[in-house]
This record gives sequence, structure tokens and C-alpha cells, in this order.
Amino acid sequence: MIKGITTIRHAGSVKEFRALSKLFDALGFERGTPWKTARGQGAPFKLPLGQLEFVEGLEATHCDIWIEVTDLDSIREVLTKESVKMSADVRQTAWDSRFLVAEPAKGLKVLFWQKNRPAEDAIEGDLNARGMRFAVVVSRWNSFITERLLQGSLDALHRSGCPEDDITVVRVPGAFEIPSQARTLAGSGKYDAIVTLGCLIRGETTHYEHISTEVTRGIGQSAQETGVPHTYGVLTCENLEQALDRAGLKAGNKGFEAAISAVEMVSLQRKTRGRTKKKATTKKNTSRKKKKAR
Ligand code: DLZ
Repeated sequence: MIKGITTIRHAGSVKEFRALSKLFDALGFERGTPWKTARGQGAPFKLPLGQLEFVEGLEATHCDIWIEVTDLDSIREVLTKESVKMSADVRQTAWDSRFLVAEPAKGLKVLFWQKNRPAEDAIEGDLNARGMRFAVVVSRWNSFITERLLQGSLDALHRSGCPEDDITVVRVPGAFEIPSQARTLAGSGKYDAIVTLGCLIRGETTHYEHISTEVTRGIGQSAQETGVPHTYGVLTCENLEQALDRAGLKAGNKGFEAAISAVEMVSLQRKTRGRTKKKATTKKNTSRKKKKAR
């Protein structure tokens, strides 16, 4: 099973190695486990999402690393602050995005790009989990599957920048027990989001329909009652093969997806709550001014 792809860039000197590490720290990348021996050292950086792309023909820009970002202007600010050379300043692509090319070390070209926003400028959550706290409720029933979902969730949270201390894992006997525990955790005020993980398999569960309906309803109800985002990583499958596919084999890892969605929802909630407050304040100020004028 593929676990990840590492692109190695040899730094020309210790000075360059330090400068690159410092820059990627400043850009907000999560550090992996560093290593150092008598022969050299390594500073791994993790990505929240990664992909490998082969390109033929049209694409004329050749860079070593391509990094998609949510805010290109902030990246430009960091690069300017860190005095990093930009071999191409912000410009449009032919594919509805903007990009810039930085050259933090001689011969190392890093391209940052951002998709152009749709006309209505929709509000979206980011995938940076720093400063967020999560509870992951995972059921033990079908633990062969749910443990894989849990690993997927933890992986997603770590890659999004959430430290170990800000994640609490709670185990419950079966999927049926997930909602009540999720409700308790959400009501405690200690967590920004709750990730729920479980696995119901129809072939092995006579009252499959009843449990799955109740679990889904209960998790939704807990989210609505508390206002704390809950994400749904409970598999409802026909057989073990389907469950395995959704726990890391053919159809991704639903635990990973549930955790990434939780990060996005916390970020989104912070943004939309901020907007509501701003609007409310403006209204208040206006009515106060009106009162004074009278
Ligand atoms: C009882 C039961 C059955 C038959 N099947 C499953 C299942 O496929 N997945 C799961 O998470 N839990 C199952 N359970 C256990 C119930 O969720 C619950 O834990 C028990 O009924 C005790 O309340």
C-alpha cells in the first residue's frame, strides 16, 4: 500500500539547509521528524494534501515544487519578509489561477498558485488546524476497520498542523454509542469539533437499518443542539470488502476525509461567526449614533 511520496532536495550547504528550513517554517508547513547523522541531516515537511501529476505538452512553466495555496498574497508577503528571490512575480495562468515563482536557493524553483475565486467570492474554511482542538469518537465494533479509520483521522489532523495534545481519542463499544458520547464531548466546551468513526456492516448486523438510522440522526442532533461541528466517518456497508475499500484500500480513507472536513468546518465557523459579529456591531454602532443625533 502506498503511504506517501517524498521529494528530496539536496541543499548546497548547511547555510542553505537552514535558510530553506526557516523559510518553510515561516510559510506554515508542518515539520516531520528531523534526522541528523555524521554524514548529513534531513528536515522533512508535511503537506495537508498531496498529489503527483504527470504533464505533457502545454504547460510551459517548469518548477521543482508546485504548492497550491489559499492566499497567494500572504505567501508573497512572507517571501518578501524573508528576502526570498522571486523569479516570477504574481501573474495569471491560462487556467484561471494566479501564481508566482520563488527561488529560495540557487536552482530551486518553487511555484505557489491559487485558484481564482468565483465571482460571488464564497467563504470557505481553510485546512490549517493549528489552534484547534478535536475529539475523535471511535467505536470498537469492527475494530479491524475502525482502527484504520482512526489512523486516517489522526494522519489528517497531524498533517493539517494539529499537535498531539490537541487531539482526544474516545473509544465506545459500538456505533450505537457514538452519538451520546459525541454529545457529552461537544457539550463540554473543550473541543472545536467532533469526528465520529464507526463501521456498520449489513451482512453481519440484523438490525442494521435501525442502528444506522439512529447513529446518523443522533450525530446530527448533537451537532445541531451544541453548535459544535461534527463530522461523519461512520461506514455503512454491505460487506467487509466494501468497508475495507473505504478504510484505506480502493476508495480512500473515510476517517481521513472526516477529519479534514472537521478542520475545514472549524475554520469556516470561525470565519462566518466573525462576520455575523461584525455586522451586528455595525448595526449597534449605527443605532447608537442615531440616538445621539436625536
Ligand atoms: C450489536 C451490533 C451489531 C449486530 N452490529 C454492529 C456493527 O456492525 N457495527 C457496530 O458499530 N456496532 C454493532 N453492534 C453494536 C451496537 O452498536 C451497540 O454497541 C450494542 O448494541 C450495545 O448497545
